[in-house]
Amino acid sequence: MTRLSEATLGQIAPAIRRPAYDRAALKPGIVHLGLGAFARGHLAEYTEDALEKRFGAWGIVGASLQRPDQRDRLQPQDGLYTLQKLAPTGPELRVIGSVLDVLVAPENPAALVAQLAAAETRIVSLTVTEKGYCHDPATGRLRADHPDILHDLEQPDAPRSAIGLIVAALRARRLAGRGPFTALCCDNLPSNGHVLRGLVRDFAALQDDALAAWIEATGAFPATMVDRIVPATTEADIAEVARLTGLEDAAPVIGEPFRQWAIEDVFAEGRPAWDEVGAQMVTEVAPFEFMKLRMLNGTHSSLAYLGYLAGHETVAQASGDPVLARFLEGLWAEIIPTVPAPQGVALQDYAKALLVRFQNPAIRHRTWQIAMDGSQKLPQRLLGTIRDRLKAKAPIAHLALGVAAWMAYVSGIDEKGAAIDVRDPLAGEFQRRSEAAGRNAQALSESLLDIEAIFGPDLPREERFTKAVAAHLAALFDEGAKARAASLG
Ligand code: CS2
Repeated sequence: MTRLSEATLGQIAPAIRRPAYDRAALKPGIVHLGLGAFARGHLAEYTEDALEKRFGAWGIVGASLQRPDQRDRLQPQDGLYTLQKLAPTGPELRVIGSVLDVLVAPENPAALVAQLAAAETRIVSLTVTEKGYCHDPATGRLRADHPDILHDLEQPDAPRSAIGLIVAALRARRLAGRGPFTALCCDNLPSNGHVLRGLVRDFAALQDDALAAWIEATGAFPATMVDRIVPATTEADIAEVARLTGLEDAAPVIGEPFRQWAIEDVFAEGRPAWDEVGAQMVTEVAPFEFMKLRMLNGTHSSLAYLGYLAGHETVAQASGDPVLARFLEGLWAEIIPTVPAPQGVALQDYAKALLVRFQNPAIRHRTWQIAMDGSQKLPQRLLGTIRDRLKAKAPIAHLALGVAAWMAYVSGIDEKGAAIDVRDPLAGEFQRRSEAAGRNAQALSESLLDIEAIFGPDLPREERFTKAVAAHLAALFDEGAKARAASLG
């Protein structure tokens, strides 16, 4: 079968939408760090729409910070790939042209720093996942003892972390008499712009106070809230896209039709016309971010742990299970009172729409995928909500079950006694603690709650919380996830 590329694009099935601008004239303006499926299904599609609406030098150069796979798949296709949006009623496909090239940081960090420092680069956007920020998830501060940070301090011209790369490029720009680029964090972190600014400044301060001061004075770090459900692409997806388009595409992206992007409109050197294609430019991102992290990601993670334990492979299956759907309703009822509604949004309606999105049968989002990196996700997804509920003396039964399900999951053994492939930067820590505690729920919950990078110094001292978690965990071990969720009524 013919491979998708500039030269073969004309052979694609006629119904497939393709770039409606002069791609040969497209110049880069954005470097995106962490060009995974999410960025190609979100930022790159918004940028595609913006280019169609108002053409400008806003092509994307992607950068992979770890592996070359993405480059190896995209370069033979001249950066082109198919985005397949799956509604329950059927798929909609389009070829995205906004990605021009992909660099692989470990192969040539200096080339990436040079691209970041180039005058044409006006925005550096990031989706490097929570753990890519080398920070302490409980406090949001840089971990100066993180191996990648230590490496980048020793080799500031060959950095491997996102923070190290940004600082190296900002240093080069300052030396060249250029202004900074806008650093646009598109990860699911609370106050993500603010956190990124702090990490970049703190890392710069470890090397050069004047550079840190310059970044503080001139840097632009808009906060954003990003949303679209984009599961990892599978071999079956690749085969289906080829069948529908008539061209082989090694790197299609599969996502839901829904998308949302709230952006604080503070850019150093302009931006694509994202506002004209559906992005919401706002002065305060916090209410959107709170709503999304707590109501979407908080329930997503809880459902992933409980659903996985209950034997569900995907979010659609788990949320389609009446017991777990009822659990979600109860969880939203605990979360909603802690969330200030963004203007014009009714939180009950938002929750209803989320349930429909989770239940979208066309999307195969594995519970295992969402369960990954819980140590980096729990603080902003569940623990802040729990703190607020404790302060308000309000019930936390459902929230605590989410945390207990995470504990049962990271104990590494499922309900049938089989091993769980736990992926987390703290996986080794979890394994040590689980082996020491065995199936003793009290001992295991105490031991895990003691991890300060996740729970802070305060939560292990909140008896109402610790007791609820320990009781849930004991019941998860004895009765299983479904029975425990059902017992909440
Ligand atoms: C998910 C998110 O993998 C996860 O942890 O909760 O990727 C989620 O699908 C997105 O944030 C939706 O916008």
